[in-house]
Amino acid sequence: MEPGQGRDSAHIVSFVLYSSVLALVKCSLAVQYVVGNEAGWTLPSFGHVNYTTWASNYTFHAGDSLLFNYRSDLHNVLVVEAADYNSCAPSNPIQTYSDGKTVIELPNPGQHNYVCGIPGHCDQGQKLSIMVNAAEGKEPLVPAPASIVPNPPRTPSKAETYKRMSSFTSTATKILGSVMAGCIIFMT
Ligand SMILES: [Cu+2]
Repeated sequence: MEPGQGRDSAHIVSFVLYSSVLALVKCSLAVQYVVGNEAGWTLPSFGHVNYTTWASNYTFHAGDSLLFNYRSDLHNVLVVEAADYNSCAPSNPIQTYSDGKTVIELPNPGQHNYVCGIPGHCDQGQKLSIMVNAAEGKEPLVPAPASIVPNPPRTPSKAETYKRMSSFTSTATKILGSVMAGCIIFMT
């Protein structure tokens, strides 16, 4: 066999697997949650929505985002500390939004709190507190490529090497294809 041919096939497999992992990580990070789903951001009694229950249905990760849909003449979104969330008397909001379609990125893990600043609305339950977990993909999703590429116990013939390379490349390409398809389905 040509010297280095085995290494070339290993490089191809590593590259395709690495691309798959990147695609998977990127895909899993791009989640935007619509607060309250169809009900949007409104008075719980009006929208028949409970934001604590809503939040409990999801696992949020750093890199996700929230979309607040609301009538800007009736509501707003205040990003607040826990104390203001609990008291429903936001004295020092971190951020105020009133555009009616507010996207809030969640780059950092931790507890994130939101209330409506219109008097009485927070008291009526228009408040949301979510726990944001560390970004997905921090843990390796597949073993390191080096451990996937088997170490041939003997020197394979040129034909065997080619066959092995095609087989690995084809399998790795299928993995990448599945991940891409999954992402497309996920994002549409
Ligand atoms: Cu409101």
